[in-house]
Amino acid sequence: MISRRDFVRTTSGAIAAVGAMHPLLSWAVDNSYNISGKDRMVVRSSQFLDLEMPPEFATSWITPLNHFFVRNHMLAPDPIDVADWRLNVAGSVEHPLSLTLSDLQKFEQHTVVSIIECAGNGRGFFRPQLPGIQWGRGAIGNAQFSGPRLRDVLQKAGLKDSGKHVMFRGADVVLGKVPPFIRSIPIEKALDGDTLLATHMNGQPLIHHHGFPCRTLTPGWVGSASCKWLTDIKVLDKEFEGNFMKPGYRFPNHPGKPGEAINPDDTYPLTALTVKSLIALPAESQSNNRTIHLQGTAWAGEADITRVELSTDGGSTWKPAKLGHDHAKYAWRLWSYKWKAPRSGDYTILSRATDSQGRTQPATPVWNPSGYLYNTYDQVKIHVQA
Ligand SMILES: Nc1nc2c(c(=O)[nH]1)N[C@H]1C(S)=C(S)[C@@H](COP(=O)(O)O)O[C@H]1N2
Ligand SMILES: [Mo]
Repeated sequence: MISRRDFVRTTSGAIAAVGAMHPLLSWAVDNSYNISGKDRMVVRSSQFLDLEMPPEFATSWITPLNHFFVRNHMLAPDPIDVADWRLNVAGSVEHPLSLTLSDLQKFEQHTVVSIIECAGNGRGFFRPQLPGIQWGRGAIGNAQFSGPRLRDVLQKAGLKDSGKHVMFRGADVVLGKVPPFIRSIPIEKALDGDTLLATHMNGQPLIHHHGFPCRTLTPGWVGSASCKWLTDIKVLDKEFEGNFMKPGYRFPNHPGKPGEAINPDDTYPLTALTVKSLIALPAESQSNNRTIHLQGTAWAGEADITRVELSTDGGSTWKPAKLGHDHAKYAWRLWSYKWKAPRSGDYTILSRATDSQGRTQPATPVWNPSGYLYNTYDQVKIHVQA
C-alpha cells in the first residue's frame, strides 16, 4: 500500500520505472479495482485516482463497489485509522461536537439508494474541447448508502437559527498552493432527512477511495456535494466562498453558443443533477445477430424517471423502453428494449429520458465553459452483420 510520503517521493523524483505500474494504480488494483482485462475500469487520471466505469457495467440496479467510479481532486489521505479519526461539528451550533465512529453508529441509521454522478461526466464530448478530466459516459454509479442522517447530528449539536449553509471538509492532502476541497450545501438540503453521514456502501464499510470512514451523501446532487474522508462539518450563516464553490462548480444563468465566454457573476452553484440516460448494451460495435437486447439506465437527480425512449434510426422515430421495477428516489432506473434490426447495416442507437419535472434530454448539449451536466441523448453506433 502506498503512503503519502512514498507518493511525494515518487512524484518529485523519477516516476516509477518504465513499464512499472504507477503506485496509485497499484494501490487501486490491490484494493479490488481492475484496470486491465475484462473487468477493467478506465483510468482517466493517475495523478490522483480518477477511474471511470465502462458503460457496459451499468446493467445492475446496484453498482458493485469494484465498478463504482472514483473521482479524487487531490491526493487521498493515508488510509484513516478510526482510533484517531474524529468528526468535528462546529459553527452556528449551541454545542460543538467531536464524534468518534462509534458515536456515529449510535444515531438512528438510515439507508438511501442513490446515484453519485460527477458534474463533469461527459465533459469529453463537448466541442470545442474543454480543460479538465475528459470523462466519457461512466462517471456515475448507483449504490446503497447508510449511516446517520446529517439532520440528526446537526440537531444534537443544537443547530442555531442563523445557520443557513453547511460546509464539509475532508482529510485530503493539500499540496502546495492548491486550495483545499471544501464545499457547502444549503441548510434545507442538509436537513431533508436523506442527506447522510454515510459510513457504509452496499452494506459494507466504505472502502478507502470512497471516503472511509465517513462521507456525506447529498443524494441526487452533483458528486462534489458528497464529501469523502469527512473530518469537519461547519454550520455557516452564508454560502462558503472557497475555490470549489466559486469559480468551481457553477453553471451559467444564460448559457450561450459553444465556446462562448461566460461572466462569472452570471452563474449559480450546481445543486441537483439533471435528466439523463445511458446505453449499457450493446457495448460492441459489431453484432452478428439481428436481435439485440438494448439495456441501460436513466436518472434525474431528485426527480423520477417517467419515460425512456429509444431510436434505432438516428432520431427519426422513437419507441418507449420497458422500465425496470427496482425504483427509489435518487436512484437510477434500469430500462430494456428488445430490438430486431430490419437488415444488416450500420445503425445509430439513441436513448433519451424524461422525468417527473417534465424535463427531457436535449438533442444538443447545453454549452458551459466548465463542461458540467452534459446530458444530450446517449448514443451507440453498431454494425449489424447477419
Ligand atoms: N474529500 C473529497 N471529497 C470528494 C472529492 C474529493 O476530491 N475530495 N471529489 C468529489 C467529486 S468531484 C465527486 S464526483 C465524488 C465522487 O465520489 P466517488 O469517488 O466515491 O465516486 O466525490 C466528491 N467528494
Ligand atoms: Mo465530480
